Amino acid sequence: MKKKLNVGLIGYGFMGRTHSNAYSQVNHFFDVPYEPVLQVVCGLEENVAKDFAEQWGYKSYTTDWHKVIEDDNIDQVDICVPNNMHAEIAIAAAKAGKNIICEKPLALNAAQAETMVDAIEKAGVPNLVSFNYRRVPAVTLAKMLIDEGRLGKIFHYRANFLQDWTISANVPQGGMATWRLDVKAAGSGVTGDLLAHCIDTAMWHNGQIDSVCAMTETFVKKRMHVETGKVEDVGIDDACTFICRFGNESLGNFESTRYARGHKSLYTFEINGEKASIAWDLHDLHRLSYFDHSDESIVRGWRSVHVTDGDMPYMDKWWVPGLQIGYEHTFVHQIADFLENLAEGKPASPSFREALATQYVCDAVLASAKDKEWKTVKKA
Ligand code: SOE
Repeated sequence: MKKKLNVGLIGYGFMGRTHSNAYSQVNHFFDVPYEPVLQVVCGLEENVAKDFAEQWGYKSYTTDWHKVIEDDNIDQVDICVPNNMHAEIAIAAAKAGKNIICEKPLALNAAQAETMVDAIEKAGVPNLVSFNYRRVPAVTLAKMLIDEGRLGKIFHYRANFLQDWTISANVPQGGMATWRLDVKAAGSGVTGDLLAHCIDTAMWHNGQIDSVCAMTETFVKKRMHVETGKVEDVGIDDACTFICRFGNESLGNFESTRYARGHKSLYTFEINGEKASIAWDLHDLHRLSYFDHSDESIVRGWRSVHVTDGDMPYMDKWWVPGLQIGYEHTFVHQIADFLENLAEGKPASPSFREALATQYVCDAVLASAKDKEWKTVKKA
């Protein structure tokens, strides 16, 4: 008999849907000891919250997030609202003793993230930040291969996250659909939104980033603000490139932009070690490219590993070998791992503290671009 876990979701946008889908799917595929019960969804507009509740099977809806926190019946608060609301909600949820899952990036900046980590650790509540790409089976497989020592000493870590949806100057800033362009709501542009994913995965694979040197650009400097109706300065970074040094002496090279015409959401990484290299591409997410220098030279070359066999991460839970899964499954894996850890009393990863480490890198990147100098990254 599974234990019921009552979930309150705050935020009914794109991320609210990915998390709701994960709660709905997890018990069908993973034998976890909890059964998430979709109790309440909260969002600003009552009719949207009502429709969302009906569509996803939430028992009730509200427009006031305080009600979710104050409800003794709720075990777990899931935060899927814009970044500027994460801190207040997470801190209140921690004080109320709830489990917390929070969308990335953790906060607007590291100072704010520190207050969240303080509150969460003081309350001792289970917590997780939703850096979902770690849980693409091929990305998890990369971590396994690195940890097994198959790459040997790592020399290079390269990652890109390329999009093209803000090239038009007519795209507004602020509001429900375009809050990611409003610095007050998002904290930063591609650095917090996209590079944070690359940084989280990179530090998971390759350890701490010690120092960074960055440049950023805002190509469209003024945009109409949906809330004020006025044309206002744009405060976010549209593009960001940085180089860095990892604690293990390897060199990092990262780029993200929303101005790479033709690329909708192309996250790629390549890792070069002494013995082998690995490459991965979100548009072909079920494959891992692998080059092993110990192969006999006459057949040596890049292999494209189709990550679908049952002995590959997570894949024994899905279909049969050869049949692949996709983006939404990363959120199912995230919830499954969270519930498994919860049952065993183990911390989930990435925790708020690990997300603070990512936030320190993001802050150092933005400061480096502003001051045009190398910055040392604070340790979480
Ligand atoms: C932005 O367009 C975005 O939706 C990010 O916010 C997500 O984190 C990323 O996974 C896809 O792109």
